Amino acid sequence: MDGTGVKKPPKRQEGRIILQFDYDCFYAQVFEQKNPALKSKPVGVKQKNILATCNYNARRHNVKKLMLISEAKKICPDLVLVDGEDLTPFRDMSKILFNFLRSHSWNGKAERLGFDEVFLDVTDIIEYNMFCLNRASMAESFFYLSKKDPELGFACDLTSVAGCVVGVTPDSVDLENPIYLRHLLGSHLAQFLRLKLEQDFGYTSTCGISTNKLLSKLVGSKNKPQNQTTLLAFNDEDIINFVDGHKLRTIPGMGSKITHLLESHILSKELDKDSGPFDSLVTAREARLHPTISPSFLETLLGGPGAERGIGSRVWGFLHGVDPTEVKEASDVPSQISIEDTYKGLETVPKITEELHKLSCSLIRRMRVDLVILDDGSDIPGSRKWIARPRTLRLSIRSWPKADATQPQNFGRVSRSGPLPNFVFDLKTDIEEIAQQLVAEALLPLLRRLQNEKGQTWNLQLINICAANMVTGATGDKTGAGRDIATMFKKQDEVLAPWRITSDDTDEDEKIIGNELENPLSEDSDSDISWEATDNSICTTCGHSIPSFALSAHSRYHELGE
Ligand code: DGT
Ligand code: MG
Repeated sequence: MDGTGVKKPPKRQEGRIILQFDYDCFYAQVFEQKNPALKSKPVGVKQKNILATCNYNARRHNVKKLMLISEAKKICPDLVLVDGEDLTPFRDMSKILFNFLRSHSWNGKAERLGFDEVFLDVTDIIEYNMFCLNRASMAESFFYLSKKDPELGFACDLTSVAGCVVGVTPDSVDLENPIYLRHLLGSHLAQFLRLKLEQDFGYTSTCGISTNKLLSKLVGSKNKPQNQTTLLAFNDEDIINFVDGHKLRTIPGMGSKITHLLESHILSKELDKDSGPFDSLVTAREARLHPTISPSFLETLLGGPGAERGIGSRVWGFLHGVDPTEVKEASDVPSQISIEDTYKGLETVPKITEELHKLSCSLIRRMRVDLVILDDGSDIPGSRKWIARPRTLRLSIRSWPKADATQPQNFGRVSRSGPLPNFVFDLKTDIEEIAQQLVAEALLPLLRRLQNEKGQTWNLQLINICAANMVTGATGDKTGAGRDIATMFKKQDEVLAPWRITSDDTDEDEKIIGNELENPLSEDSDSDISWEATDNSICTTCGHSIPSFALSAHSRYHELGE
């Protein structure tokens, strides 16, 4: 509150344009791509006894995300259930789609949230296109996707906003109003990218277009699936009018804890903590106008141990649709790559060696996918290089003692590390061969160091091998590597355009053996989540660089006599 007792609305930045993409029923679409026959059926993706998600055919039968399988089967007996326990295909597809979207960013501000949401800050692209705009022929406009190459872009009709619009409907289109133009251009860029996701990769998505992350996510959810929504708002009042009607819990950034505290205060009673995650009783308007609510009061109410500093003014901002959070720049390399599997008890060294070999093959394969790119600077066509090299190899195990064990008992994970040998980075040698050497020369010695006493019998429940301590290399610095990746995906995008990806094209070799994290959402904190890259292969017929997942489609293209 200021000296006059008037609560000031927070300051709003309005110069940005942020796109928020959310793939429709993502896990279900991954299965539909693998088996297109599923597209016409109601499909549910099963994880334990719930549906992680279901496709829109199933949703038409009132099946809902996170429903119990038993309940879903009751209301839709024809529901086709697919097993979604292994997250590898979702993670891999998520990376591919993210890389595609990221390749269109100029400022590198591309952020992945979980597996199926991507924020892109496209402010700079929009500014450039505003500068190039020919207001005399809006119907025959050209949207520039590159400053350097004037042919890279797409034709579009800018006489209206693409897709759905919420907020204000201007009486007449004011081509001198930069706010209108920014949103107009943002909507056409979003439409173009969504179409490309669909045509080139087979994935439909939903997109929100606005000036910050909160608003673009909130408005993006207005028209689902396969649609997009632009929040047209010219001033603070327009934004507040949009946010006001929303229940607190539906506002991005307002977690269940914040909502609970705020609602309990406003309703002056302790609410049931067990109410569902989206049960919410109070609207943003009610909270915003409540006499006691102010930034400093919110700081007291929501602050305390564990809470972030400035939470009060942040939430005060949320209630007004204000969110200064930047879209994060994607990191170029993961901090580590690890592969693990669980077992019902591995006892003998030959059996352990066999499993270590399988895990090593997967680790090297994943390292080659995530850390190797085409070397454009090389004179040898198709040569590839490492953009980062992990320096450390870590072996972790969980070994349960036998019932009759006399040895010291340790139920937790234990690990030993050593240097990752250089031969692992040899791209000319076969993966199997490298894996064999890695097991013999590095992993078995680490395993021996985990042995409490000579002759100890194992009862391994888990083995994890991890390549850590990543050192960005090859191009000298992180930025260099980032540029390489961006170039690679731009090229890939051009090459890929004529092919639509089906399941057959996914690189089967990419599967990680074994278990994944139980909660996919915790993947957000996985260092590997914002990592991007894929491996390319050179087509032996035409010499084009083709991502592995598209290689078989590409070969079919040649077989058809093209
Ligand atoms: P949508 O966006 O409404 O068309 O549907 P989805 O399926 O894309 O749902 P979304 O965007 O909320 O989440 C993306 C994927 O993440 C979804 O396909 C399954 C997974 N997922 C999301 N929330 C949960 C959850 O609470 N538990 C589990 N097990 N998986 C989840
Ligand atoms: Mg989604």
